[in-house]
Amino acid sequence: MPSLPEFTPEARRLHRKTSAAYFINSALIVIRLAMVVFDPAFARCNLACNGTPPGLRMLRAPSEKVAAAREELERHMSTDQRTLEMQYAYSASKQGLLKPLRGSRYFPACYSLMEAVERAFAIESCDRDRLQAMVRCYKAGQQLRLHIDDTAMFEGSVLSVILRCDGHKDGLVLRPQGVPPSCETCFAVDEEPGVALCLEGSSRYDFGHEVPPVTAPRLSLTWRWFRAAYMQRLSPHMR
Ligand SMILES: O=C(O)CCC(=O)C(=O)O
Repeated sequence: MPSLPEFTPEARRLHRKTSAAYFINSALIVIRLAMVVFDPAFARCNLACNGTPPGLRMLRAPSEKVAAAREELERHMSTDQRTLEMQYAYSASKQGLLKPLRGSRYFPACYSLMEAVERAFAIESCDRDRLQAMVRCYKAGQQLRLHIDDTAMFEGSVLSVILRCDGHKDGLVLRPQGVPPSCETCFAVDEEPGVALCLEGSSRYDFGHEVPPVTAPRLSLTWRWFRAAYMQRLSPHMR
């Protein structure tokens, strides 16, 4: 086997230089990563660290109505069920179909809570026939990705009530879409059961909202209204 060529002093110097550069670069990458992970500004984004996004209103819903709605949903939902929709199916309408679902007769407590919240926020156009409600049940580790509720499909306000939020600092985060999360742009809702939200204006149309992976069970009820013209274009869903 031919012997390996001896390193010349020049080659040894070059080798030492490139090894040092490699080491420094690796150290810099580790330091940068640590800065991102441990940066207090980044960590604070999990808290309500800045002002409320324009157009977002919050209030506390009556606790007895919240408890009744939660109890009603827990009775209707199976252990592994992640979503429950009321009135119309969202996914069917995405496919151009109007699929009616169970509504106020089956979920009187939820509807009573929704009406109370609509009154409290003084929502004017809340046509019951165009309402689409979505219940989301989260277990530890589950999340909802950043999105803006479809503006071609829904008009006006988007309302929601937190029915259960067991994890400390878990909950809804609002931030502008397409911008990396930062303390200046993130708003995390300080959640408790009964916190009701109304998204309008910029908070509805410019900010996305998401639920980062939760640490404990969480239950939310969100509702909004189809645009009349959008609904008219949907074909009846045939079973
Ligand atoms: O769980 C939540 O609070 C958010 C629900 C939501 O954004 C949606 O259903 O579109």
